[in-house]
Amino acid sequence: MSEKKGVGDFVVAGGTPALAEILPVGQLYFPSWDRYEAAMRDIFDRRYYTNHGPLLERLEARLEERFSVRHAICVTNATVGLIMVAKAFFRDGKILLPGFTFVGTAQSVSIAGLEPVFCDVDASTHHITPDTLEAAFEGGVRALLGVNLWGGAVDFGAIDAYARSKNVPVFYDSAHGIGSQIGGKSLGGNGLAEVFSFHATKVLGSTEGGCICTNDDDLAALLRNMRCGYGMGRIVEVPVTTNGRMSEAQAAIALMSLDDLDEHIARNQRLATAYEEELGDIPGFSVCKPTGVDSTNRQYFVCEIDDRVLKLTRDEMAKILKAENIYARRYFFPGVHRSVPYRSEFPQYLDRLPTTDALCSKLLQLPIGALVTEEHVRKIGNVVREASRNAEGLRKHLR
Ligand code: T4K
Repeated sequence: MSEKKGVGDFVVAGGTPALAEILPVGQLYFPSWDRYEAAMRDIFDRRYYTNHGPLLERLEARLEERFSVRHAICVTNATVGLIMVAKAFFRDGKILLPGFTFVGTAQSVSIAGLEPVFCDVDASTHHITPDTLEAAFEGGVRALLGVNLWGGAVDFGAIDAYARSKNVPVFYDSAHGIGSQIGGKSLGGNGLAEVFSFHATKVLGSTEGGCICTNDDDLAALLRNMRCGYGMGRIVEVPVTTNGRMSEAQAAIALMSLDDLDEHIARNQRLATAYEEELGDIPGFSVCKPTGVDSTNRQYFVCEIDDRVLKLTRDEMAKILKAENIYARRYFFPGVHRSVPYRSEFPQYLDRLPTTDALCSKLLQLPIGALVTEEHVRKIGNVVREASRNAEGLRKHLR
């Protein structure tokens, strides 16, 4: 494994990789094999795989307590959770959401039979603001769908006030937000509902999984009845049912992950500090810290590249890193408004979201989480620093 000192040390120019093995983006916290085995034995002994089992019940109770919400409704993934919330409330109409998000946010709106209306985001926080919402608000908008990114959050007070001024409700895609706090209070109780992801790449993981948090008893009853074909809890009339169940195996892994959540967050924060020290002074390469929260789960490490200063584009830097076995990702690329089917169904947004387009071409996520060590961070820092010093020489090898 090579320390980079000049162009010839880089893999793209014939050198050896900085890392011997691929290092992916994603939290990927796995419980120890012993704990996993004990949890699976427990499920086998009980002979109960899924459908509101005892582990799911325990998980929901613990999430409610930990995040101080009346209801935590676990689902098979966050996308299904978002579809359920949208479908629970709205039969038709439009939902206003940012174009700068994971494609699943918009797909959930479409699958629920609603029309997405895309707005831009703020360039420094990457979140919606009353101004970006107002620029896109149009007749037929029935609700706002805010997205809390990178372990940060929107300005909830400002978004609530804007929603009230338009007389529409707001709900949140908080897929990245579990464990982040504002004023000592965890995310989970904002708007009509907040939907979290427990995908393996998240700081609280259950392989696939997610959770809808709400303080609204009626919405919770609806969602519990919509989650599978024959409902659960207080029986209420529902618009539709689905299969959004979380299995006992998923719940078992989520429970272990919840036990370890503080430790995982602390590790992410240590790694982020180490990255900041390594990368803090590279012209054209800046670190985007999560905004809008006092305490962040730090589950993404996001950097912004100014190619006029760095003399390498974001994509060129990603290519250099990948050759070194550092699998940085371009979340989100392309912007949702430029992805299938929206770019052809709603071409009006192609020139309306300049900040989203700029972020989609500048942001890069570096690996952070269980598989990353401080030694990795030092090596990644070396690659980025030396790539920036040798930008011109390296570009010749990228063509
Ligand atoms: N809203 C927002 C704002 C979101 O970001 C997301 C999802 C959602 C809603 C929807 O949540 P879910 O329905 O997924 O619960 C990932 C995740 O699949 C997705 O959860 C996440 N956001 C999105 C931003 O990224 P990919 O396709 O980039 O991840 P994937 O599976 O390729 O994994 C990343 C890297 O980790 C790869 O190099 C492979 C590696 N990996 C992954 C897994 C799962 C492993 O080495 N081992 C593993 O077990 O989408």
